Amino acid sequence: MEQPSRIARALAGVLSALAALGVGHGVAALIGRPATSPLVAVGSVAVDAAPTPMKELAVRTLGTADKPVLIGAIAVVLVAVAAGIGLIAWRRPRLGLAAIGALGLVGGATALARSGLADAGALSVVPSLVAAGIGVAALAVVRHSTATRPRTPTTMGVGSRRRFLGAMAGVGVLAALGAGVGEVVDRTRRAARDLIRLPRPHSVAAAIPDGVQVPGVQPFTTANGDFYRVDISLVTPRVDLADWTLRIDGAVERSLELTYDDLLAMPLIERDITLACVSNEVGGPYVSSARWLGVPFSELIARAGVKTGVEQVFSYSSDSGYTCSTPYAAVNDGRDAMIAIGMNGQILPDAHGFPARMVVPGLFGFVSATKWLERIEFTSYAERTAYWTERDWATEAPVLTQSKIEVPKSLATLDPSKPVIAGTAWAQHRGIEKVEVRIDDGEWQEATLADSAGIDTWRQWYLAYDGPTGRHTAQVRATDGTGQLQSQDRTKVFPDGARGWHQIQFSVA
Ligand SMILES: Nc1nc2c(c(=O)[nH]1)N[C@H]1C(S)=C(S)[C@@H](COP(=O)(O)O)O[C@H]1N2
Ligand SMILES: [Mo]
Repeated sequence: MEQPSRIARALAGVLSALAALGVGHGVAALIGRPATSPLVAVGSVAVDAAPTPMKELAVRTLGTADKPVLIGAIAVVLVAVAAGIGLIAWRRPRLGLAAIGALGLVGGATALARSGLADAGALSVVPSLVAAGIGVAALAVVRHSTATRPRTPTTMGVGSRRRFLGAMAGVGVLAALGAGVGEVVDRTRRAARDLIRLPRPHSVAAAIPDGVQVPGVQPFTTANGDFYRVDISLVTPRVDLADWTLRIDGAVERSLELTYDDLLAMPLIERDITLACVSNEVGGPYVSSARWLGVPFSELIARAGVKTGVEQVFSYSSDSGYTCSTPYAAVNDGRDAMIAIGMNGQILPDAHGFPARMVVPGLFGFVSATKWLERIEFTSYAERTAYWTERDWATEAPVLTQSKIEVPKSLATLDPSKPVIAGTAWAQHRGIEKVEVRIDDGEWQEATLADSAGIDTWRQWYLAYDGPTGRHTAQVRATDGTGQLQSQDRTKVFPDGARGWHQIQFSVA
């Protein structure tokens, strides 16, 4: 058999792998389980296996780009392996084909392991198995296209080369087709969703006073597209409503299984609530505020008949085996804890947990805000341990009182036409009572607080400043509604949030 050049062989291996991944991706979309796409399945295992400090670093330094970076890294490794398989495929065909098949099996096994006890567990291996089959077939076809008697030991004949190129092109088209089908199916699904009409709330949110907004500070209500995003999933889960339900069980009189329509039909509340991430550094961006629409926990608690002795609400997500532990008291003490289905007047976006997520005022997101919610179990701490608890983060994590300076930006020059220091402060469910600013080594001065929209949202503030020309520092600290001053001693974000006062440098021209 003629052997194409090294580059051609490597390319044949890579194209075969792309065809496998592309078709696997398409099949995953077609069966409504994008997360079982082979590339994603393998990537998810890599994320799970990565040590916590590394993951923390990825979240902190790469923000929401951590996933594309990880997927890219996995893709690079796969391309290298596939090229290697292509190189050996002509001389050691069985080994080459077995290797591609084995890759598919690894994908299938990881997808199965991840979907675990889910009803459709068996279905999750299908994309990887199909991918393995496609990969083996593609490589075999390309290899076979060169299967003629050699003219010379080193070069390929024209006819043979043509057949080889034809086979390669065919495999390439297959890769594009598979990925393309996946994309189209995905878009159709999303388009169908945008037709869903949100019901009117049973209890509307209080009007937000005009005076909540300080000019130059970020919008009081964060637009959905600007809302910070933190989660462990490699690709945004896209939940198919057709096979989605929310299970409520554990220590209850009646287990419930609610469809999306069931949720829409329940009495909904609408509230403005600020959400914050425990991984937010002092002065960091992982805090945003939205108007949420959802089913109050009190309604679920009443319908299910939660028994006495329950300690925690243990929530499960369809994404990556994520679980979350919320103190039962926090959803049963009268605050506006809810299962949200709407965000700022829109259906919950995929990135923020479609079709349903939890929102509990006053707790960090990792102990309260489960996205892509599938199941809520009322239970004890002895019975269940959540994802981040297993990784040594705090079990109970109320938000800390925090504040940051947004105007002027760090290292910027104060705008001479608007000489103010301004920013935000938050201590959800306790409220903000006072904000103080200190310039250089001066006295702490009380900032003017913007209007309040309630204790569950952040609050903006400003302080006029027309100091002397030159460089200055500004520092901020808040006092919450219980009279507690924001702590000065710096701590890391692990295990229960960053403490310390935000400080910036700026100049006056
Ligand atoms: N399923 C799932 N839900 C999740 C997470 C996650 O990784 N997976 N991360 C939590 C964390 S740490 C935070 S801070 C909030 C962030 O919600 P957002 O991305 O809508 O801002 O979601 C929470 N809910
Ligand atoms: Mo978080």
